[in-house]
Amino acid sequence: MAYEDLREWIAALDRAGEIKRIRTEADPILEIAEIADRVSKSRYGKDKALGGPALLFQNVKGYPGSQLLINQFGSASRMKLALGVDSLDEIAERIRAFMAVKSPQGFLDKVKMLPMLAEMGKFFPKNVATGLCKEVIKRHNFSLLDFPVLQCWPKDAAKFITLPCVVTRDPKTGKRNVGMYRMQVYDAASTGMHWQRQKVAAEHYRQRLRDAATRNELGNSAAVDVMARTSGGSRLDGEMPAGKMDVAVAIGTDPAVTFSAIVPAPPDVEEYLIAGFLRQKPVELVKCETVDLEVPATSEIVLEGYVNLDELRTEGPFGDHTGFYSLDDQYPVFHLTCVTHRKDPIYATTIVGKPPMEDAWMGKAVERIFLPLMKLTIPELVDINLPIEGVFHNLMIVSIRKSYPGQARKVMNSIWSLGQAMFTKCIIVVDEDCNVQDLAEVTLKALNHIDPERDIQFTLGPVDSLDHASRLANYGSKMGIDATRKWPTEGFSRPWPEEILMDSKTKALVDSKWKALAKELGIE
Ligand SMILES: Cc1cc2nc3c(=O)[nH]c(=O)nc-3n(C[C@H](O)[C@H](O)[C@H](O)COP(=O)(O)O)c2cc1C
Ligand SMILES: [Mn+2]
Repeated sequence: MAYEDLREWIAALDRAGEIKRIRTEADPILEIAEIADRVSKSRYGKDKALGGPALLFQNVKGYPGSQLLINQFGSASRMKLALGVDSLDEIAERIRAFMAVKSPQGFLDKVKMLPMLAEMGKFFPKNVATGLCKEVIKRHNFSLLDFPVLQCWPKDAAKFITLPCVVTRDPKTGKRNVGMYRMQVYDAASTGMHWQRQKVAAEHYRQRLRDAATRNELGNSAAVDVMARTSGGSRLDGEMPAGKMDVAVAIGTDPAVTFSAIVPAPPDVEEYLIAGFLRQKPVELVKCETVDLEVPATSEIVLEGYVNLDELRTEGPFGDHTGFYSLDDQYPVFHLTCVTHRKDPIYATTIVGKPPMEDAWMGKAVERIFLPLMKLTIPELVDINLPIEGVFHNLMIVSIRKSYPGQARKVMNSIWSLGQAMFTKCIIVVDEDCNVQDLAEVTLKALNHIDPERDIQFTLGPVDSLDHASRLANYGSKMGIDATRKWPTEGFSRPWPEEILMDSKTKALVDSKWKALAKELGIE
């Protein structure tokens, strides 16, 4: 079940009773954020689930006639609806099925594979001549200030575009990347471009810098130098090669595309393909007017432009999903060359702040969908939990089937070398008989099972740009806790006690009497 665009998605939210329209006037400066914050932390619907409804603001102060969508992914059930499944495990299962393909043994096996190959054909994006995002094309006299962009928190540096799908092209492979990187509005035609240095678009940018440095014969040292200088914690105080890089930004896409922009996919996998896999229908793309990039044809708003290779500007502070402001830093500047949009475009946005908020449910979906992929490199992995309050990079709890000494530490190192999981500040590894989704059980077992000095593993390396406690921006220490049972072969010579569990005969006996007894005692 694929949604063609944001409007079909809103219609589906309507049918499910998952969206509310707000017709009283609300201010895009702080007020909408405060409303969205309270709604994300409220319970809603017949099952009183956390997250509130999605909100469509139809009377945004200062923007008559405009509409603003927020909290579209903001609950477990909406996240599933966005991806068209009853359970996120369905997606994990589809990934597993693709990975389980064996080499065909004979003709019959090959025939059996045909439906799967046909299904795969559906995932690839399709170029179309034109689309709804071209209903209005403004090559001149466009202004970002026409859209109801939010200021989310009192100490934010400015208004920020918070749910943009930022498209760039890998100069080497020609492949496109779509990443969600917030954009601070500087003026009508320029914004910050907050791709953190370890993200894919930042690497595209560095590749352009290397190419330009070589072309301009600035020599090797200049080429190497730019690596250290770009995006994050650095100033432009040396010779920087001139040049620019095309960027396009789609706002208000169908939910599979929006979600694909936050997925920590391997750099060479195009998010347009991931979105096609998720929605089981190709994403239709149109060419941009002024840059060499493609965007989803039905996007509500498209911003086209470029970043200069020799320009960085202060970005931030910004109230972030850690619950604290991320500090200001140097990032590239996005200059607009053209704006296209649908008639009466719906501006899609989100706010981040103290969890739980909308991004918590997006993160949880990533956790479920990536488990089978993590198991490819970490086959002993049983389950993982990234508790929402751990803001995804601070805490990962994993259970493993332990088969050899030191395996918990091997698993930590695997996680720290796995894409964006490298940022994980604390990893807790437990045995498979501990349910990582049950934080009470994890607390009980993990803390019982450790001798802290012996069982904590420290390492140094890249940390999330949002980490405000690390010794340096983007660089610091991480910790793993081996909370598995310790084995004699790991040097543990004392006996390990058994977990207390009642025998089944006694349990059955009390089960048979329990209903009456509970009633008598007045307990549930
Ligand atoms: C609401 C939201 C805002 C985000 N903002 C940023 C951001 O400003 N900068 C950034 O580097 N990552 C941000 N992220 C995380 C990236 O989208 C995520 O790491 C993604 O995998 C990046 O794509 P890439 O792997 O193609 O670079 C944000 C995620 C969400 C859900
Ligand atoms: Mn990517």
